[in-house]
Amino acid sequence: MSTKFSGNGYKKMSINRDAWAMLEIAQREGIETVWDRLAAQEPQCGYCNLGTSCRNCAMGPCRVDPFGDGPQKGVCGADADIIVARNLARTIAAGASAHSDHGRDILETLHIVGEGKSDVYQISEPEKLHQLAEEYGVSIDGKSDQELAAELSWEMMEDYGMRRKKLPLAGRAPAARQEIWEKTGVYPRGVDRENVETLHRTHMGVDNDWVNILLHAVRNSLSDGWGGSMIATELSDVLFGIPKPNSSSVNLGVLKADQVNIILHGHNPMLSEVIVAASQDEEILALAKEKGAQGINLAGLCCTGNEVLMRKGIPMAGNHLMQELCIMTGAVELMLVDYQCIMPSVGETAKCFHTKVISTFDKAKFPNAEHISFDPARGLEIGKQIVRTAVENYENRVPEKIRIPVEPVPMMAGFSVEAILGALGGTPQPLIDAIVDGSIRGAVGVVGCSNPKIKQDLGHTELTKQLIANDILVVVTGCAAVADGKAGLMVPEAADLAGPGLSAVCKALGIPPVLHMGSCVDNTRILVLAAALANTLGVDISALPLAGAAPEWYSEKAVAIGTYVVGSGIYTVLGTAPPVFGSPNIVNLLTEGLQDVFGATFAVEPDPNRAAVLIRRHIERKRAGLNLPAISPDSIAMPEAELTLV
Ligand code: XCC
Ligand code: SF4
Repeated sequence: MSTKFSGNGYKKMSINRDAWAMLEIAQREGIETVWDRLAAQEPQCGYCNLGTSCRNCAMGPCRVDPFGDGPQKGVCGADADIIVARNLARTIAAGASAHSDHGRDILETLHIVGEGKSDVYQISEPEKLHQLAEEYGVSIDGKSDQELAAELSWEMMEDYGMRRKKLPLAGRAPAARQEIWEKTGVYPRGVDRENVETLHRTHMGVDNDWVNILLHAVRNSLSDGWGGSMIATELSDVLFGIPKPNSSSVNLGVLKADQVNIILHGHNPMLSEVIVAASQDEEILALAKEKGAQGINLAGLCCTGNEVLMRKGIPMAGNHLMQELCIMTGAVELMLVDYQCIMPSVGETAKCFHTKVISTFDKAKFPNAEHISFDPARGLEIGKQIVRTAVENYENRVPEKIRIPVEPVPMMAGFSVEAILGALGGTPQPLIDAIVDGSIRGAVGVVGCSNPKIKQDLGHTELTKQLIANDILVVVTGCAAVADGKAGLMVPEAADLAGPGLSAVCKALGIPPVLHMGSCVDNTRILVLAAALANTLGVDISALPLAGAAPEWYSEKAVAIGTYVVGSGIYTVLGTAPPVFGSPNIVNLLTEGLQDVFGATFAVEPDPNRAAVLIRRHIERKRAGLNLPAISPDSIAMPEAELTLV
């Protein structure tokens, strides 16, 4: 156990009482957590932190000394610029691959539905299916939904390969943006193609022009944002329904002391959708009663949680750093995992309790977990088997270990683009009017992970509060959304925390000032909304008063997201420093040079209050560029840095 936990040191790890309560238990009972393992790793490798280490071949591993005393080149001759560029590109390829492979799994499910071979999935949104078919040039005349699903899925599978010159969904971007992509040679062609090409280029002895490597990395990220991730979002909507505003709740208090609790953890909604159905099965509910439970309670974690929260209003137990802590409530019968962001440690934590961990995708197995291979064709049957396992585990509970620490906080979710436009009366015009008259100054996507290097949820919630107080609408996804939910920012009453303009708009519409747009693949909803605003105004996305922020990111997927957001013309502020500082050339390119090419840059600012100032200044500059009433950006003072990181 780390010394960081002496006394009430655990309060430094998170801003939340539910996390404190569990960390206190971890300390008392000697249960290891992510924070202990981080402490054990410190000091982490300086070369890796700066991005100047390489193990791409067996002449290495190599490292370049950014301070000039040690070697300046790897064995092959690669300098800091080449090594940093290659590492960054590979990170983006890994993140883009994760999202896009998730998209592929949903696409294959649509295909199974098209073949009439699923026992549970169906087309929930025929209109969206038709709209996609049109975008893909598939004629809908006289075809059943099933036939269309079969045909469209074949077409979309081409997005993964090499028969396309351009990804069709990228055609949703404004014409001016697409021209930029054409001109710079980064228009994404095929999802798998761009990922593979990154791995090829970064092999020793291939692409050794760091600018050229990074341009391809942008193309790779765009194949995620306007490709694989967008396919995941669109087809999840087609199969499981377009999210609509709903009221739910969040934090460890959503677990129920007298019910069978099942945690749905990971990213892919296929299985969890089925679990929702299986948990309502009369026979299984009767079995739960027989075992002495009052019912079956589902709760989400990470982005699988966001998916079922958005569409079904299933309550949310927490974000990334809560995955070990939620097991420590002693009230979890089953943690069901699919893939991504699942710590390999959860099975170990579960061993201290009666909790079972079940993995479900053959590509994602975990130590100390039982594996039940998921087959979408037999979805319901497998779902019922899993829920029954949870119910049977209820009798193994240890009553004195049940410790559900807090009351849940209410939160709204379900703000798909369709829902937002619906609330506005069908067009983006009212939102544009509010931005034009200055009652809303702009909009910012606060997205991404939790990272134990940053006090949990501090980055997300401080930044969000600053932005809404300054009349900037905030849209959230992923673990950022869960953080803001826990902080009570995602209920209509939170309009009182917003500036006068935003507050009035929210009150008129009955919406919170912070809108939950979904999981991390659903960042594509933000792209679609930005494109709709830009197209209505007849400008490029980069002209709009928008920004992105990832205050506590940890994942390779977040790097892919940040890059496609910047590549789409949106300025993005990162809270965690990416491993690029070993190459001043690349830092300059990312923070300045990209402006001339893509009309947007990255910034790195760990302090959320200072990040808010950077974003406000940026938004005022964009407003001035559109001749909208603007405050002088220079009059927005930068606060002294005041970091409360771990
Ligand atoms: Fe994972 Fe999506 Fe990050 Fe959260 S926000 S830690 S990626 S669950 Ni995507
Ligand atoms: Fe070293 Fe070059 Fe091999 Fe990387 S690719 S490990 S820098 S020799």
